[in-house]
Order: sequence, then C-alpha cells, then structure tokens
Amino acid sequence: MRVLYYSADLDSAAWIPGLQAALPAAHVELWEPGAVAADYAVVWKPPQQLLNEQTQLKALFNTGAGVDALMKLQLPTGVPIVRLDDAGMSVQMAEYVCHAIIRHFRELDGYEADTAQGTWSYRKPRSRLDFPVGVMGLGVLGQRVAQAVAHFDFPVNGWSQSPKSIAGVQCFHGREQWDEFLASSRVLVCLLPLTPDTTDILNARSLSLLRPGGYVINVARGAHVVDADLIAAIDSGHLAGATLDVFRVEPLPPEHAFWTHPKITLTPHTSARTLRSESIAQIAKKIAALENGQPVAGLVEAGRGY
Ligand code: NDP
Ligand code: OXD
Repeated sequence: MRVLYYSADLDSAAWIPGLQAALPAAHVELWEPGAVAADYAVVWKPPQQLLNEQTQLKALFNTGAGVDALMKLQLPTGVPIVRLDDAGMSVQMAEYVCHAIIRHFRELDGYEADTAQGTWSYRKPRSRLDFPVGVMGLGVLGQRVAQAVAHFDFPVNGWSQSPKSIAGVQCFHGREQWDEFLASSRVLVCLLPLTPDTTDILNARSLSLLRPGGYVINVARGAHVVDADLIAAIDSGHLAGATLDVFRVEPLPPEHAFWTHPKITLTPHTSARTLRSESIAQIAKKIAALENGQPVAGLVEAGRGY
C-alpha cells in the first residue's frame, strides 16, 4: 500500500515518520509532482495538481476538521473524503471557549487593568442567567463546547442544520429558527463549517438580533464574519466585544483594524490545534477499517460542503 502526505502548513519531517510507524506495512512518502499512484493521500490544503494526478486513491484524508480548503478544489468523484473527527480537538476547543466566556463574564480584563495600576476595586457580580450562550454548529466540536459551557451553569442554546436533542442545551435548527436562536443568545460562539450557506453569516443583521451587550467568539473560520459589521456593532455599543481566533486572511494583515481594537481579543488560529500523534493514530485506524471494508466516522458529504 502507498500513502502520500502533503501539507501546505504542517511539518512533513515529523508527519511522514509518524505515519510510517503507524502503518508499517505501507510505503509512506511526501507527495511531489509526478509521484507514483498511491492508495491513500493524507493532506492539508493540497494543490489541485495532486488530485489531478492521483487517480487511484481509495480515500483522501484531511488533517484538519474543516474541509473548506478542499471544497474549493475539483474533487475526484467517488473517492471518500475523511476529515479529522475530534482527534483531541474538542477538549481544546472547550477550554478555549470557556476561557473566553469566563474572561468576559467575570470582567477579568478589567481587573487586570485595575491591578496593573495598583487599584484594589470590586465590580458588581453579574448573573449568568443574563449571559445565555448560543453555540452555532452542534457537531463534534460544538456539542463538546455547549456541554462544557453548560457545566458553568450558563443557559446554553445551540443551532444546527438538522434538529438535535442535547441534555442541558436548548436546540434550534435551520434558517426558520435562526432569528429566535440569536434573540435568545447574548454570547455567540461560532463553530460552523465554512460553506456557501455560512459565509458572512455574522453580519449587521444577525449581530443586531443578539441581545444588547452581546459578545462574539469566532473559532471556526474568518469568512463567517463580515469584519466591518462586527466592528460597527461593537463601536455602536450593541456588542461588548469579541474574541477571534480565525480571520479571512491569515496571518491577519498588520494593517487590519482587529489588531488594535480595544474590545477585540485575538489569537493566531490556535483554539484547537491538529495534534500529530492523535491524528496519525486516527487516520491509521481508519485506513485499516477501509481496507477491511468497515465504515469510518468523519466522512465528508461533498454535496453539503462539510
Ligand atoms: P461538524 O461537521 O462535526 O459540525 C458542524 C455543525 O455545523 C453541525 O452541527 C452542522 O449541522 C452545523 N451546520 C453546518 N451547516 C449549517 C447551516 N447551514 N446551518 C446550521 N447549522 C449548520 O464539524 P466540527 O464540529 O468538527 O468542526 C466545526 C468547524 O470548526 C470546522 O469546520 C472548522 O472550520 C472549525 N475548526 C476550527 C479550528 C480552529 O483551530 N480554530 C480547529 C478545528 C475546527 P448538522 O449537525 O445538522 O449537520
Ligand atoms: C481545522 C483547523 O479545521 O485547524 O482542523 O482549523
């Protein structure tokens, strides 16, 4: 069996030996133009040329949860596309989002500013009932985040494409319940895949429907947010601020207004990192399952874009 590896970002020097160790019977190599036909390709943001040339693939593995970069390519028909299914990301996402919510809710930035000035002062305790959290996307990551947030006794709403029933989460679905979901939420967490339906979904209209004093946490993809609309909603006072991990252009260009906005906290696309050993173990297990004709989790439905 031949396995090809290609990544626009990740370190092939570590991934290739890792995959080779997990698949001792296979020959694993870095994809180069003109490579011999392989059975499987393990990729992150591959060039179209790889897909055009590799016509014998039994499956294409994406070394991330989001497949939006793959969806921009001409994909081979009939070849299963398998994305990472958690692989250690959901716990990272839960800790990042809970941290962002709690930092905002407990006004920890304000305390930090006070103590930096040598000021010992209290802020009035706030009720978590006044901070309902809405999680957009109730998939592998969104469900874990929603449940983690619910453990801190915040009211939690969730929104997905299809109806769901999740303990401790008031579930909404579809465009018909979108406005109601937003109006019921004050803190909004985006964990949607980026598809044509979800691009620009956080815009002037949707942000205006959030409860006053709203707060946005985007940990999915930058193109969910209309940047100027988010800044306008914060500057108007309707929103209290935002924590952003993902951006339309990454790295975020130095001149972008997000860098210096006093009410925006940003991090460099790090809320849930692809963990190499967990990911390799998951991919190797799935290759073994596919070789044995067994089903695997994380199959992408190209028609719906995730
Ligand atoms: P899943 O595919 O498991 O979940 C996606 C969820 O979004 C599902 O609940 C789905 O609904 C819902 N959804 C999709 N389209 C719509 C729509 N049009 N309207 C309403 N709901 C919709 O994905 P994951 O949870 O694994 O990952 C989510 C995203 O997080 C990834 O696509 C990626 O972009 C991002 N990500 C970011 C990382 C970072 O470091 N910042 C790291 C990892 C992922 P339904 O359940 O009904 O299908
Ligand atoms: C992913 C990511 O999609 O890291 O896995 O953003």
